[in-house]
Amino acid sequence: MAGEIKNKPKAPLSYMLNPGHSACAGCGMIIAARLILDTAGPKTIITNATGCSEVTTTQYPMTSYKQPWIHSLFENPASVASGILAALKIKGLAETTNVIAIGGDGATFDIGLVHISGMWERGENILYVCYDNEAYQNTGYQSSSATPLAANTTTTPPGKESLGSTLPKKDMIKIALAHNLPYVATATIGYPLDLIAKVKKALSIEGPKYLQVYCPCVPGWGIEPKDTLSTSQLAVQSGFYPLVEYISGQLAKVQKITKKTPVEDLLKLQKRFKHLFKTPQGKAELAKIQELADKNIKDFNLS
Ligand SMILES: Cc1ncc(C[n+]2csc(CCOP(=O)(O)OP(=O)(O)O)c2C)c(N)n1
Ligand SMILES: [Mg+2]
Repeated sequence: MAGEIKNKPKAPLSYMLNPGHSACAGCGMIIAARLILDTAGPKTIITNATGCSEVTTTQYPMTSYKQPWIHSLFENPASVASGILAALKIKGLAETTNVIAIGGDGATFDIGLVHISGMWERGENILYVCYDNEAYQNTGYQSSSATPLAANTTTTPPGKESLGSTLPKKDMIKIALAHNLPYVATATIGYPLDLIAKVKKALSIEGPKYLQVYCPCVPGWGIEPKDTLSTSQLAVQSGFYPLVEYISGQLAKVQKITKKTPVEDLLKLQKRFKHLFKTPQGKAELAKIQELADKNIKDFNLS
């Protein structure tokens, strides 16, 4: 057949997340989901907030999930996970079942934060995973408190008065650490083995855990589907999104920078930052973003 690629290598199918979902080509979130759910394995119950991770995988009457999975509301996967854990304890299954609560950055950094805080405060043995694609992408790219400085979103459009988002990203890792969690980490799909290792580690630790996964969003960030992985690698190599792991509040591991990259190389792949490359004011904003990355490099000793 014309155009057929001979000997095309086949990626192994996910064994916990069925194909046929409606995530965009190159979606970072769905790659993260696959890696995390496959690592957690069949003895896992998932609660999921509203957002891309839910709407793309569970269009009634179908589901992509092979593990027990429940969606309730945008703000409460943590509370639902607490209820599931309580039921598992009564049934004597809590020791042998992973409970994972999942939300996007909007669900996590903003609307669900109070419920997550309560779950963490209660010390429950639940892993909370945030798919961080840095905006409310499912509803049309509105900014969240995970949106980085100067990004163009539909609620932070650049124009005469501003250069995109005027606020820096909320430091959710420090908020998690303030709850004295035994395990807190960031990861990204650009470093899949690191992500898998962090899921394994988190699930091996008793108590509440937080894993924040940087997931590029093809339409929301204005990237090419082929650039999803390289975008997430450049975020790490530029110091823009440090990969860190805290055990019992102590910084246990960082992903070192092996090929130091200016943040401009990361931002120029993304249309949400393209206005910064056009004016002297934009260039000044780029310098501020570089400063934030340099601070990460210094604070976490990344290079
Ligand atoms: C209480 C409530 N407010 C607003 C919405 C509409 N809503 C559904 S998903 C969503 C955005 C989700 O953003 P995020 O959590 O970052 O996930 P993403 O879609 O970006 O993966 C919004 C605003 C809702 N479902 N419920
Ligand atoms: Mg989001």
